[in-house]
This record gives sequence, structure tokens and C-alpha cells, in this order.
Amino acid sequence: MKEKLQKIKEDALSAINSDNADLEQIRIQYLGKKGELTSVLRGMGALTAEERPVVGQIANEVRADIENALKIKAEAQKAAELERKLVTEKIDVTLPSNVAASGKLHPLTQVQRTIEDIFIGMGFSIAEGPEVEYDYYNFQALNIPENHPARDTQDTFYITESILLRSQTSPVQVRTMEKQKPPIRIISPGRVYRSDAVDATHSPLFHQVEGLVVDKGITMGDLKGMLETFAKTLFGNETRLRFRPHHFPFTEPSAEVDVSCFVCGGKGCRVCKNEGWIEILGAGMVHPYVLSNCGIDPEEYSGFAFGMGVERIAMKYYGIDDMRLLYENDTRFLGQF
Ligand code: 2U9
Repeated sequence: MKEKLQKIKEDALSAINSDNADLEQIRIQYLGKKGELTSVLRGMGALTAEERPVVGQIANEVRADIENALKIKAEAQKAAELERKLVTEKIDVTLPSNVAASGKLHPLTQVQRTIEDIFIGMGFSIAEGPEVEYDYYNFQALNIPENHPARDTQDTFYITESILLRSQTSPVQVRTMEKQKPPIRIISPGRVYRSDAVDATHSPLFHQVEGLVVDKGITMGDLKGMLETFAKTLFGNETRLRFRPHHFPFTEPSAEVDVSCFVCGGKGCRVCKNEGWIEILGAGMVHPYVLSNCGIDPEEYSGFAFGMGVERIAMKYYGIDDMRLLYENDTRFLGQF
């Protein structure tokens, strides 16, 4: 029996110390209820009274040795598993990370919103309207009757004889005046269309911000003061304005407005083409005919209006020399703004 116990111990220890030993399986095989050690102990009844305690003690020692070996091996297996994980799941913290690319607003949207914010700060509201318009709102109400030469410079896309893609956002102001009594203080930003061929400074679709103020006693002085505040906020406090007489059918008197070059301060440089001045918008006092057309009495009220091209301002502001870059969606270009 002693030999049997010795053999069980040797077999169990060698199983425990073999590679990839399944310790739970070994414990059941040797120490479990139906295990080898238990079945030897069951046979102890056949031993003499002197032999029994001796064999009992050996059996206990064998059990203790096997349990101890299982415990040591379990710890070794755990340590080996941890070591394996540390090696295989190693993270190189010096590798460059995958930075999540965050989106941005298109430069045109950024400039349009900057312009909007400046006017909102001066008490203007934003007015919007349809891009598909009636000829009446786009031209006739604005003192541009059929066959007026101004139609040539604003040639647009026609849906029918009397419906077209708006060539300016002015119809929004006409619609506002029809609905709302003065005082009116609005800007109308949005897409406009002209039948122009694409080149570095033209596109059949572009963006405008137009503005309109109508109230009692509005003068050209109000227009100049408001535009000066706008220009100084957008281009810097040193900016000066220059008004050049011009003609628009919807305003009288009318002017084209330049700002002193915000790059060279007026000395002359590449951005202002050595002029010292940069044209940014057109403006004037709303023509009395236009006020009448919109149901506002020009004897009682007066107003000023202005209009600017967002592309033109964005190009000057950022030093972009080709308008097409703004529409190509090349992220190498767009990522710079
Ligand atoms: C109403 C009455 C008057 C809007 C105006 C301009 C002058 C102007 C151009 C700037 C560059 C168009 O985008 S552009 O080509 N606009 O010069 N626009 S006054 O006048 C209005 C508008 C609405 C009822």
C-alpha cells in the first residue's frame, strides 16, 4: 500500500509539472471523491491496527504534497499567463495617435456668419426668401422694368417667362416691405444666380448679403455711419471708407464703396492692386419708386440699402485669388481656414 501511495504521489507530481497541465482535471483524478488516493484509503479496512495509522499518515502527507504542488503550479501558471499578456498586449505609447479629424465650417459660411454677426450687433434682423422668384420681385418692383439695360448685367436663369432664379437677394427686402410697416432694419443673406461663365472672379451661383433700413428721417449720413462701423469691425479700426458716385436703378443717389486696404493701410500692395483701396459693396438711398412699389409712402419714409458679394469679401479677406477654389471642396484648400 505504501508503494501504491508513493506511485500515486509520483504520478500526480509529474502530471502537475508537465507543460500545459490541466490542474483541475488532475485534482479530480487524484484527490476527488472517486480519485485514486480516495480509493486507496477505502482499502485501509484490510490493514492491521498497527499498519493503519502509519499508512494513514503517509496518505495525509501524499495529499498535502499533491495539494501543495497544485497550489505552486497554479501560481506559476497565473504568473506565466500574466507575462504572456504583458508581452502580447504591449502598447507602444510612443506611436503616433489616430487623431479624429474634426469638421469646420466652409470659409464662405464663416465669412457670411461674421458679416451677419456684425449686423445683428447693430440691431438688424435676418430675413430669408425664395431662390426661385417672380420676375416682379427680382426686377420690376426694384425699378428694373422689362428691356431695362440693367437686366443685361444681371442675366439669370429662367424657369418660365415670369419665374427665374433670383439674381440678387433684393426680392427678400421687397417682400418684407410688403408685409411689414417701418421701422425696418434687415439683412438678407443667401444664394443668388447669374448666367455668367465660370472664371477666377465669376460663378453662376454666388452669395450676397444685402441690407435695408427704412424709417422716418433716414439719411445718407446714417448709411455712411453704419457702413463705417461695419467696415471697422470686419477689417480693423484704422479702416477708412471711400464713396464713389454710381448708378443703380433701385437706389438714388447710389455709390460704390471702397475700404482702405487692410493689408498695406492704403500705400498700395498686391492685394489692393496698388490702388490703396478695395471695393467691397454698393449702396444708396432706396429709390422713391421702389418704396411706392412696396406700399411705403416716400413722402413719409426714407431708407438706405446696400449689397455685397460674400465671395468677393472672402477672397479679399483671406487673400484667395481664384473663386473656383471656394467650390472645389479640396480639403487641402479648405483645411487652411
Ligand atoms: C431694395 C432696395 C434697394 C441693394 C443694393 C447694391 C447696391 C449693390 C452688388 C454688390 C456686389 C451686387 O453681389 S453684387 O454683385 N449690390 O451694389 N445692392 S444697393 O439695394 C436694394 C435692395 C432692395 C428693396
